[in-house]
Amino acid sequence: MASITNHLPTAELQALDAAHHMHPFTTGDELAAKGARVITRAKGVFLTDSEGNEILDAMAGLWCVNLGYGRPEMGEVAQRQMSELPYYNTFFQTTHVPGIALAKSLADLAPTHLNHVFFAGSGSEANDTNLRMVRTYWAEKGQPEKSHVISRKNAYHGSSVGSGSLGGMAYMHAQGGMPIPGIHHIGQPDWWAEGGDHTPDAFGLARAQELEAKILELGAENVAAFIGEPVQGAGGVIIPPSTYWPEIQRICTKYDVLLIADEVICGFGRTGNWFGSETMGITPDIMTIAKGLSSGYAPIGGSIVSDDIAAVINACEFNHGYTYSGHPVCAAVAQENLRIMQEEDILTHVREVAAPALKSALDGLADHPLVGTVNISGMMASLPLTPHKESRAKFAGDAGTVGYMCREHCFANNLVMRHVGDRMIISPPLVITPEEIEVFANRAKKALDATYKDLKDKDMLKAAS
Ligand code: PXG
Repeated sequence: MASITNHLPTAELQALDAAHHMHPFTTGDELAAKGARVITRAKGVFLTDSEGNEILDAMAGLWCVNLGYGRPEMGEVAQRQMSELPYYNTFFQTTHVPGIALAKSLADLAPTHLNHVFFAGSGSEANDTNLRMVRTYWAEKGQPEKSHVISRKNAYHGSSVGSGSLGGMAYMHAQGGMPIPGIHHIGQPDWWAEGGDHTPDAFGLARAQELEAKILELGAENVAAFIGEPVQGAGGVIIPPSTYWPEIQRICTKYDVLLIADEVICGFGRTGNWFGSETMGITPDIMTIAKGLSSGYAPIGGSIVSDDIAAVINACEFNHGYTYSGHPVCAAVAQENLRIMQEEDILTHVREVAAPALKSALDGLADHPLVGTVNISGMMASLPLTPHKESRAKFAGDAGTVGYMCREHCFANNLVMRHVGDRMIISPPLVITPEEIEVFANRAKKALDATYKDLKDKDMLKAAS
Protein backbone atom coordinates (compact mmCIF):
# COMPACT_ATOMS: atom_id res chain seq x y z
CA MET A 1 0.00 0.00 0.00
CA ALA A 2 1.32 3.44 -0.88
CA SER A 3 2.41 5.58 2.04
CA ILE A 4 0.77 8.92 1.33
CA THR A 5 1.10 11.43 4.14
CA ASN A 6 0.63 15.10 4.91
CA HIS A 7 4.37 15.58 4.36
CA LEU A 8 4.33 15.01 0.62
CA PRO A 9 4.65 18.19 -1.45
CA THR A 10 1.30 19.71 -2.37
CA ALA A 11 1.89 19.23 -6.10
CA GLU A 12 2.49 15.52 -5.61
CA LEU A 13 -0.69 15.11 -3.56
CA GLN A 14 -2.63 17.05 -6.19
CA ALA A 15 -1.25 14.88 -8.99
CA LEU A 16 -2.21 11.70 -7.14
CA ASP A 17 -5.63 13.16 -6.41
CA ALA A 18 -6.14 14.00 -10.08
CA ALA A 19 -4.98 10.55 -11.16
CA HIS A 20 -7.21 8.47 -8.88
CA HIS A 21 -9.81 10.44 -6.96
CA MET A 22 -13.16 11.36 -8.51
CA HIS A 23 -14.80 14.33 -6.75
CA PRO A 24 -18.54 14.92 -6.19
CA PHE A 25 -20.24 17.71 -8.16
CA THR A 26 -16.95 18.58 -9.89
CA THR A 27 -15.64 18.78 -13.44
CA GLY A 28 -12.70 16.49 -12.83
CA ASP A 29 -10.60 17.70 -15.75
CA GLU A 30 -10.86 21.33 -14.68
CA LEU A 31 -9.92 20.47 -11.12
CA ALA A 32 -7.01 18.33 -12.29
CA ALA A 33 -5.65 21.24 -14.31
CA LYS A 34 -5.91 23.57 -11.32
CA GLY A 35 -5.06 21.19 -8.47
CA ALA A 36 -7.37 20.60 -5.50
CA ARG A 37 -6.69 22.44 -2.28
CA VAL A 38 -5.40 19.85 0.17
CA ILE A 39 -6.84 20.25 3.67
CA THR A 40 -4.59 18.66 6.22
CA ARG A 41 -6.01 19.53 9.64
CA ALA A 42 -8.57 21.71 11.39
CA LYS A 43 -9.28 23.18 14.79
CA GLY A 44 -12.30 25.17 15.91
CA VAL A 45 -13.47 27.16 12.88
CA PHE A 46 -10.12 27.11 11.05
CA LEU A 47 -8.84 24.69 8.43
CA THR A 48 -5.16 24.32 7.58
CA ASP A 49 -4.08 23.43 4.06
CA SER A 50 -0.93 21.71 2.83
CA GLU A 51 0.70 25.09 2.23
CA GLY A 52 0.13 26.12 5.85
CA ASN A 53 -2.69 28.59 5.14
CA GLU A 54 -5.24 29.04 7.92
CA ILE A 55 -8.67 29.23 6.35
CA LEU A 56 -11.81 30.34 8.17
CA ASP A 57 -14.49 27.78 7.34
CA ALA A 58 -17.73 29.77 7.12
CA MET A 59 -19.48 26.67 5.71
CA ALA A 60 -18.82 24.27 8.63
CA GLY A 61 -17.52 21.75 6.10
CA LEU A 62 -20.73 21.08 4.18
CA TRP A 63 -23.12 22.66 6.68
CA CYS A 64 -22.30 19.99 9.22
CA VAL A 65 -19.41 20.68 11.61
CA ASN A 66 -21.68 22.43 14.09
CA LEU A 67 -19.41 21.82 17.08
CA GLY A 68 -16.31 22.99 15.23
CA TYR A 69 -13.27 20.87 14.42
CA GLY A 70 -10.94 18.98 16.69
CA ARG A 71 -13.04 18.16 19.75
CA PRO A 72 -10.98 15.46 21.47
CA GLU A 73 -14.01 13.94 23.26
CA MET A 74 -15.44 12.86 19.91
CA GLY A 75 -12.32 10.92 19.00
CA GLU A 76 -12.13 9.36 22.45
CA VAL A 77 -15.70 8.11 22.25
CA ALA A 78 -15.10 6.68 18.78
CA GLN A 79 -11.96 4.93 19.95
CA ARG A 80 -13.72 3.44 22.98
CA GLN A 81 -16.68 2.25 20.90
CA MET A 82 -14.39 0.77 18.26
CA SER A 83 -12.63 -1.25 20.91
CA GLU A 84 -15.84 -2.40 22.61
CA LEU A 85 -18.11 -3.10 19.62
CA PRO A 86 -16.94 -1.68 16.28
CA TYR A 87 -19.89 -3.06 14.36
CA TYR A 88 -23.03 -4.99 14.68
CA ASN A 89 -26.22 -4.77 12.68
CA THR A 90 -29.76 -4.14 13.83
CA PHE A 91 -31.48 -6.30 11.21
CA PHE A 92 -32.10 -9.76 12.58
CA GLN A 93 -33.68 -9.28 15.99
CA THR A 94 -30.59 -7.72 17.52
CA THR A 95 -29.75 -4.26 18.78
CA HIS A 96 -26.91 -2.48 20.55
CA VAL A 97 -26.53 0.16 23.24
CA PRO A 98 -25.31 3.12 21.12
CA GLY A 99 -28.30 2.67 18.78
CA ILE A 100 -30.75 2.43 21.68
CA ALA A 101 -29.25 5.43 23.44
CA LEU A 102 -29.23 7.65 20.36
CA ALA A 103 -32.80 6.77 19.36
CA LYS A 104 -33.95 7.64 22.89
CA SER A 105 -32.03 10.94 22.87
CA LEU A 106 -33.55 11.90 19.53
CA ALA A 107 -37.05 11.02 20.70
CA ASP A 108 -36.48 13.28 23.71
CA LEU A 109 -35.25 16.18 21.57
CA ALA A 110 -37.80 15.95 18.77
CA PRO A 111 -41.36 17.36 18.97
CA THR A 112 -43.56 15.34 21.33
CA HIS A 113 -45.24 13.06 18.80
CA LEU A 114 -41.99 12.08 17.02
CA ASN A 115 -40.62 9.22 19.08
CA HIS A 116 -39.23 6.64 16.66
CA VAL A 117 -35.99 6.62 14.68
CA PHE A 118 -34.99 4.70 11.56
CA PHE A 119 -31.24 5.12 11.08
CA ALA A 120 -29.36 5.60 7.83
CA GLY A 121 -25.81 6.48 6.87
CA SER A 122 -26.59 9.85 5.30
CA GLY A 123 -29.30 12.36 4.44
CA SER A 124 -29.73 10.84 0.98
CA GLU A 125 -30.32 7.40 2.43
CA ALA A 126 -32.72 8.78 5.01
CA ASN A 127 -34.81 10.47 2.34
CA ASP A 128 -34.89 7.22 0.35
CA THR A 129 -36.18 5.62 3.55
CA ASN A 130 -38.85 8.33 3.81
CA LEU A 131 -40.04 7.78 0.27
CA ARG A 132 -40.50 4.07 0.83
CA MET A 133 -41.89 4.57 4.33
CA VAL A 134 -44.67 6.99 3.40
CA ARG A 135 -45.71 4.80 0.47
CA THR A 136 -45.67 1.72 2.69
CA TYR A 137 -47.65 3.60 5.35
CA TRP A 138 -50.52 4.35 2.98
CA ALA A 139 -50.38 0.89 1.37
CA GLU A 140 -50.63 -0.74 4.79
CA LYS A 141 -53.64 1.46 5.51
CA GLY A 142 -55.33 0.11 2.39
CA GLN A 143 -54.56 3.09 0.13
CA PRO A 144 -51.67 1.91 -2.09
CA GLU A 145 -52.55 4.49 -4.74
CA LYS A 146 -51.77 7.29 -2.24
CA SER A 147 -48.13 7.22 -3.38
CA HIS A 148 -47.22 10.47 -5.10
CA VAL A 149 -44.86 12.86 -3.34
CA ILE A 150 -44.73 16.59 -3.87
CA SER A 151 -41.53 18.59 -3.44
CA ARG A 152 -40.18 21.93 -4.64
CA LYS A 153 -38.02 23.09 -7.51
CA ASN A 154 -34.52 23.94 -6.30
CA ALA A 155 -34.93 21.76 -3.21
CA TYR A 156 -32.01 19.56 -2.17
CA HIS A 157 -32.80 16.20 -0.61
CA GLY A 158 -29.74 14.18 -1.58
CA SER A 159 -27.96 12.63 -4.52
CA SER A 160 -29.14 9.02 -4.71
CA VAL A 161 -31.77 8.21 -7.35
CA GLY A 162 -34.65 8.44 -4.88
CA SER A 163 -33.50 11.46 -2.90
CA GLY A 164 -32.19 13.21 -6.02
CA SER A 165 -35.64 12.76 -7.54
CA LEU A 166 -37.22 14.26 -4.43
CA GLY A 167 -34.83 17.18 -4.83
CA GLY A 168 -35.66 19.78 -7.41
CA MET A 169 -32.27 20.50 -8.93
CA ALA A 170 -32.76 20.62 -12.69
CA TYR A 171 -29.05 20.11 -13.40
CA MET A 172 -29.12 16.89 -11.37
CA HIS A 173 -32.28 15.64 -13.05
CA ALA A 174 -30.52 16.13 -16.37
CA GLN A 175 -28.19 13.21 -15.60
CA GLY A 176 -28.98 9.57 -14.88
CA GLY A 177 -32.69 9.26 -15.45
CA MET A 178 -34.21 11.38 -12.70
CA PRO A 179 -36.75 12.14 -11.42
CA ILE A 180 -38.29 8.71 -10.97
CA PRO A 181 -42.06 8.55 -11.56
CA GLY A 182 -44.51 9.72 -8.93
CA ILE A 183 -42.59 12.80 -7.76
CA HIS A 184 -43.76 16.32 -8.56
CA HIS A 185 -42.17 19.72 -8.03
CA ILE A 186 -43.94 22.97 -7.29
CA GLY A 187 -42.43 26.48 -7.12
CA GLN A 188 -40.10 27.46 -4.27
CA PRO A 189 -40.79 30.36 -1.87
CA ASP A 190 -37.83 32.40 -3.12
CA TRP A 191 -39.19 35.93 -2.98
CA TRP A 192 -35.86 37.59 -3.81
CA ALA A 193 -35.43 35.79 -7.12
CA GLU A 194 -38.99 35.04 -8.13
CA GLY A 195 -41.32 37.29 -6.15
CA GLY A 196 -41.66 39.98 -8.80
CA ASP A 197 -43.96 42.77 -7.64
CA HIS A 198 -45.68 40.69 -4.94
CA THR A 199 -45.12 41.49 -1.30
CA PRO A 200 -43.16 38.69 0.40
CA ASP A 201 -46.27 37.66 2.36
CA ALA A 202 -48.51 37.47 -0.71
CA PHE A 203 -45.81 35.57 -2.59
CA GLY A 204 -45.32 33.11 0.29
CA LEU A 205 -49.02 32.39 0.34
CA ALA A 206 -49.21 31.99 -3.43
CA ARG A 207 -46.30 29.54 -3.49
CA ALA A 208 -47.84 27.50 -0.65
CA GLN A 209 -51.13 27.39 -2.52
CA GLU A 210 -49.33 25.74 -5.44
CA LEU A 211 -49.33 22.71 -3.15
CA GLU A 212 -53.11 22.75 -2.91
CA ALA A 213 -53.41 23.12 -6.68
CA LYS A 214 -51.03 20.19 -7.25
CA ILE A 215 -52.88 18.00 -4.74
CA LEU A 216 -56.19 18.77 -6.45
CA GLU A 217 -54.67 18.07 -9.86
CA LEU A 218 -53.31 14.68 -8.75
CA GLY A 219 -56.27 13.88 -6.49
CA ALA A 220 -55.70 13.91 -2.72
CA GLU A 221 -56.32 10.15 -2.69
CA ASN A 222 -53.11 9.79 -4.74
CA VAL A 223 -50.80 12.04 -2.71
CA ALA A 224 -48.74 10.47 0.08
CA ALA A 225 -46.58 13.32 1.28
CA PHE A 226 -45.03 16.74 0.84
CA ILE A 227 -41.33 17.20 1.58
CA GLY A 228 -39.52 20.47 2.22
CA GLU A 229 -36.51 21.93 3.99
CA PRO A 230 -37.71 24.44 6.63
CA VAL A 231 -35.10 26.79 5.17
CA GLN A 232 -33.68 25.67 1.81
CA GLY A 233 -29.95 25.25 2.22
CA ALA A 234 -28.16 24.12 -0.92
CA GLY A 235 -30.72 26.03 -3.00
CA GLY A 236 -29.30 29.29 -1.62
CA VAL A 237 -30.43 29.74 2.02
CA ILE A 238 -33.95 30.63 1.03
CA ILE A 239 -35.95 31.72 4.07
CA PRO A 240 -39.63 31.52 3.20
CA PRO A 241 -41.94 34.45 3.93
CA SER A 242 -43.76 33.98 7.26
CA THR A 243 -47.02 33.15 5.47
CA TYR A 244 -45.56 30.10 3.73
CA TRP A 245 -45.21 27.27 6.25
CA PRO A 246 -48.51 27.80 8.13
CA GLU A 247 -50.33 27.52 4.81
CA ILE A 248 -48.39 24.39 3.83
CA GLN A 249 -49.28 22.85 7.18
CA ARG A 250 -52.94 23.76 6.75
CA ILE A 251 -53.05 22.18 3.28
CA CYS A 252 -51.29 18.98 4.37
CA THR A 253 -53.73 18.57 7.25
CA LYS A 254 -56.77 19.31 5.08
CA TYR A 255 -55.89 16.68 2.45
CA ASP A 256 -54.36 14.08 4.76
CA VAL A 257 -50.95 14.47 3.15
CA LEU A 258 -47.95 13.61 5.34
CA LEU A 259 -45.47 16.40 5.97
CA ILE A 260 -41.77 15.52 5.82
CA ALA A 261 -39.44 18.23 7.13
CA ASP A 262 -35.95 17.70 5.77
CA GLU A 263 -33.87 18.87 8.75
CA VAL A 264 -30.53 17.69 7.38
CA ILE A 265 -29.16 21.24 7.43
CA CYS A 266 -31.65 23.01 9.72
CA GLY A 267 -31.53 20.39 12.48
CA PHE A 268 -29.37 20.49 15.59
CA GLY A 269 -29.23 24.19 16.23
CA ARG A 270 -28.57 25.75 12.85
CA THR A 271 -31.63 28.02 13.00
CA GLY A 272 -31.39 28.65 16.75
CA ASN A 273 -33.69 25.81 17.82
CA TRP A 274 -33.05 22.09 17.88
CA PHE A 275 -35.02 21.81 14.64
CA GLY A 276 -35.94 24.22 11.86
CA SER A 277 -39.52 22.98 12.19
CA GLU A 278 -39.69 24.74 15.56
CA THR A 279 -38.31 27.93 14.05
CA MET A 280 -40.92 27.76 11.27
CA GLY A 281 -43.71 26.68 13.64
CA ILE A 282 -44.58 23.41 11.89
CA THR A 283 -45.33 19.94 13.19
CA PRO A 284 -44.08 17.40 10.65
CA ASP A 285 -44.86 13.68 10.54
CA ILE A 286 -41.28 12.77 9.70
CA MET A 287 -38.00 14.67 10.08
CA THR A 288 -34.93 13.78 8.01
CA ILE A 289 -31.70 14.18 9.95
CA ALA A 290 -27.95 13.86 9.19
CA LYS A 291 -25.02 16.32 9.11
CA GLY A 292 -25.25 18.19 12.48
CA LEU A 293 -26.45 14.98 14.16
CA SER A 294 -22.78 14.03 14.51
CA SER A 295 -21.34 17.45 13.61
CA GLY A 296 -19.96 15.61 10.60
CA TYR A 297 -17.50 13.60 12.72
CA ALA A 298 -19.10 10.33 11.60
CA PRO A 299 -21.48 9.51 8.73
CA ILE A 300 -24.93 9.02 10.18
CA GLY A 301 -28.46 10.08 9.28
CA GLY A 302 -31.98 8.96 9.89
CA SER A 303 -35.69 9.60 9.99
CA ILE A 304 -37.51 10.61 13.17
CA VAL A 305 -41.02 9.30 12.74
CA SER A 306 -44.37 10.07 14.36
CA ASP A 307 -46.15 7.66 16.70
CA ASP A 308 -48.90 7.22 14.11
CA ILE A 309 -46.55 6.26 11.26
CA ALA A 310 -44.44 4.04 13.51
CA ALA A 311 -47.58 2.20 14.66
CA VAL A 312 -48.43 1.33 11.06
CA ILE A 313 -44.88 0.53 9.91
CA ASN A 314 -44.11 -1.54 13.01
CA ALA A 315 -47.16 -3.70 12.34
CA CYS A 316 -45.69 -4.94 9.06
CA GLU A 317 -42.26 -6.10 7.95
CA PHE A 318 -40.68 -3.01 6.39
CA ASN A 319 -38.25 -4.53 3.89
CA HIS A 320 -35.72 -1.77 4.04
CA GLY A 321 -32.44 -0.92 5.78
CA TYR A 322 -28.75 -0.33 5.35
CA THR A 323 -25.71 -2.30 6.54
CA TYR A 324 -24.72 0.78 8.51
CA SER A 325 -28.17 1.72 9.87
CA GLY A 326 -27.41 2.81 13.43
CA HIS A 327 -23.69 1.96 13.13
CA PRO A 328 -22.51 1.74 16.74
CA VAL A 329 -19.42 3.94 16.33
CA CYS A 330 -21.35 6.61 14.44
CA ALA A 331 -24.21 6.42 16.93
CA ALA A 332 -21.82 6.80 19.88
CA VAL A 333 -20.16 9.79 18.21
CA ALA A 334 -23.57 11.38 17.51
CA GLN A 335 -24.59 10.78 21.13
CA GLU A 336 -21.42 12.51 22.32
CA ASN A 337 -22.14 15.40 19.96
CA LEU A 338 -25.61 15.81 21.48
CA ARG A 339 -24.16 15.58 24.98
CA ILE A 340 -21.68 18.37 24.26
CA MET A 341 -24.38 20.46 22.56
CA GLN A 342 -26.52 20.17 25.69
CA GLU A 343 -23.85 20.48 28.35
CA GLU A 344 -22.28 23.50 26.70
CA ASP A 345 -25.68 24.93 25.88
CA ILE A 346 -24.72 25.61 22.28
CA LEU A 347 -28.30 26.70 21.48
CA THR A 348 -28.04 29.58 23.94
CA HIS A 349 -24.68 30.52 22.45
CA VAL A 350 -26.32 30.57 19.01
CA ARG A 351 -29.34 32.59 20.13
CA GLU A 352 -27.63 35.08 22.39
CA VAL A 353 -24.12 35.42 21.00
CA ALA A 354 -23.27 33.92 17.63
CA ALA A 355 -26.42 34.59 15.59
CA PRO A 356 -26.75 38.24 16.72
CA ALA A 357 -23.02 38.77 16.01
CA LEU A 358 -23.32 37.16 12.58
CA LYS A 359 -26.39 39.24 11.80
CA SER A 360 -24.68 42.47 12.77
CA ALA A 361 -21.56 41.51 10.76
CA LEU A 362 -23.69 40.79 7.70
CA ASP A 363 -25.75 43.94 8.21
CA GLY A 364 -22.41 45.72 8.10
CA LEU A 365 -21.91 44.33 4.58
CA ALA A 366 -25.42 45.26 3.43
CA ASP A 367 -24.25 48.67 2.21
CA HIS A 368 -21.73 47.10 -0.10
CA PRO A 369 -22.68 47.95 -3.69
CA LEU A 370 -22.88 44.26 -4.68
CA VAL A 371 -24.92 43.00 -1.73
CA GLY A 372 -28.65 42.96 -2.47
CA THR A 373 -29.89 42.03 0.97
CA VAL A 374 -29.10 39.92 4.02
CA ASN A 375 -31.07 36.70 4.50
CA ILE A 376 -30.42 35.10 7.86
CA SER A 377 -32.04 32.51 10.10
CA GLY A 378 -29.90 31.68 13.13
CA MET A 379 -26.55 30.58 11.78
CA MET A 380 -27.46 30.15 8.12
CA ALA A 381 -27.38 33.14 5.84
CA SER A 382 -27.06 34.28 2.27
CA LEU A 383 -26.05 37.46 0.52
CA PRO A 384 -27.58 37.70 -2.95
CA LEU A 385 -25.25 39.71 -5.19
CA THR A 386 -26.86 42.09 -7.63
CA PRO A 387 -25.94 44.93 -9.98
CA HIS A 388 -29.01 46.86 -8.76
CA LYS A 389 -30.42 46.44 -5.26
CA GLU A 390 -33.77 48.17 -5.65
CA SER A 391 -34.94 46.10 -8.59
CA ARG A 392 -33.28 42.88 -7.30
CA ALA A 393 -31.77 42.61 -10.78
CA LYS A 394 -29.77 39.63 -11.94
CA PHE A 395 -26.43 40.13 -13.68
CA ALA A 396 -26.23 40.03 -17.44
CA GLY A 397 -24.28 36.95 -18.52
CA ASP A 398 -24.39 33.43 -17.15
CA ALA A 399 -25.93 33.06 -13.70
CA GLY A 400 -23.32 32.09 -11.15
CA THR A 401 -20.38 33.80 -12.87
CA VAL A 402 -20.23 36.60 -10.31
CA GLY A 403 -20.82 34.27 -7.37
CA TYR A 404 -17.97 32.08 -8.57
CA MET A 405 -15.66 35.09 -8.90
CA CYS A 406 -16.51 36.11 -5.35
CA ARG A 407 -15.93 32.59 -4.05
CA GLU A 408 -12.49 32.54 -5.67
CA HIS A 409 -11.65 35.84 -3.98
CA CYS A 410 -12.86 34.38 -0.67
CA PHE A 411 -10.53 31.41 -1.14
CA ALA A 412 -7.65 33.77 -1.97
CA ASN A 413 -8.42 35.59 1.30
CA ASN A 414 -8.45 32.35 3.31
CA LEU A 415 -12.19 32.24 3.70
CA VAL A 416 -14.55 29.45 2.71
CA MET A 417 -17.81 31.06 1.65
CA ARG A 418 -19.73 29.04 -0.92
CA HIS A 419 -21.74 30.44 -3.80
CA VAL A 420 -25.07 29.20 -5.09
CA GLY A 421 -25.59 30.95 -8.38
CA ASP A 422 -24.88 34.58 -7.52
CA ARG A 423 -25.65 34.20 -3.82
CA MET A 424 -22.93 33.92 -1.21
CA ILE A 425 -23.71 31.35 1.45
CA ILE A 426 -22.70 31.41 5.12
CA SER A 427 -23.16 28.54 7.57
CA PRO A 428 -20.27 28.50 10.05
CA PRO A 429 -19.73 26.17 12.99
CA LEU A 430 -22.27 27.11 15.68
CA VAL A 431 -19.48 27.59 18.21
CA ILE A 432 -17.93 30.49 16.30
CA THR A 433 -17.05 33.46 18.54
CA PRO A 434 -17.77 37.16 17.89
CA GLU A 435 -14.01 37.71 17.37
CA GLU A 436 -13.94 35.00 14.71
CA ILE A 437 -17.03 36.51 13.11
CA GLU A 438 -15.09 39.76 12.84
CA VAL A 439 -12.30 37.91 11.03
CA PHE A 440 -14.97 36.45 8.74
CA ALA A 441 -16.48 39.88 8.03
CA ASN A 442 -13.09 41.45 7.23
CA ARG A 443 -12.19 38.68 4.80
CA ALA A 444 -15.67 38.70 3.25
CA LYS A 445 -15.45 42.46 2.71
CA LYS A 446 -12.06 42.11 1.00
CA ALA A 447 -13.48 39.42 -1.28
CA LEU A 448 -16.54 41.52 -2.12
CA ASP A 449 -14.35 44.56 -2.84
CA ALA A 450 -12.08 42.50 -5.10
CA THR A 451 -15.12 41.10 -6.92
CA TYR A 452 -16.56 44.59 -7.39
CA LYS A 453 -13.25 45.82 -8.80
CA ASP A 454 -13.09 42.86 -11.20
CA LEU A 455 -16.62 43.49 -12.39
CA LYS A 456 -15.87 47.17 -12.98
CA ASP A 457 -12.60 46.40 -14.77
CA LYS A 458 -14.32 43.84 -17.01
CA ASP A 459 -17.41 45.98 -17.55
CA MET A 460 -19.61 43.29 -16.04
CA LEU A 461 -21.67 45.40 -13.64
CA LYS A 462 -24.65 45.19 -15.95
CA ALA A 463 -28.13 43.98 -15.18
CA ALA A 464 -29.81 41.32 -17.28
CA SER A 465 -32.53 42.85 -19.40
N1 PXG B 1 -31.23 16.93 2.66
C1 PXG B 1 -30.71 18.17 2.74
C2 PXG B 1 -31.59 19.30 3.14
C3 PXG B 1 -29.36 18.38 2.47
O1 PXG B 1 -28.86 19.61 2.52
C4 PXG B 1 -29.15 16.01 2.03
C5 PXG B 1 -30.49 15.87 2.33
C6 PXG B 1 -28.37 14.79 1.66
O2 PXG B 1 -27.50 14.45 2.66
P1 PXG B 1 -26.20 13.56 2.34
O3 PXG B 1 -25.70 13.24 3.72
O4 PXG B 1 -26.63 12.35 1.63
O5 PXG B 1 -25.28 14.40 1.52
C7 PXG B 1 -28.56 17.26 2.11
C8 PXG B 1 -27.11 17.42 1.79
C9 PXG B 1 -24.04 21.96 -0.99
C10 PXG B 1 -24.29 20.58 -0.52
O6 PXG B 1 -23.23 22.11 -1.91
C11 PXG B 1 -25.36 20.30 0.30
C12 PXG B 1 -25.57 18.99 0.71
C13 PXG B 1 -24.71 17.98 0.32
C14 PXG B 1 -23.64 18.27 -0.51
C15 PXG B 1 -23.42 19.58 -0.95
O7 PXG B 1 -24.64 22.90 -0.48
N2 PXG B 1 -26.69 18.72 1.50
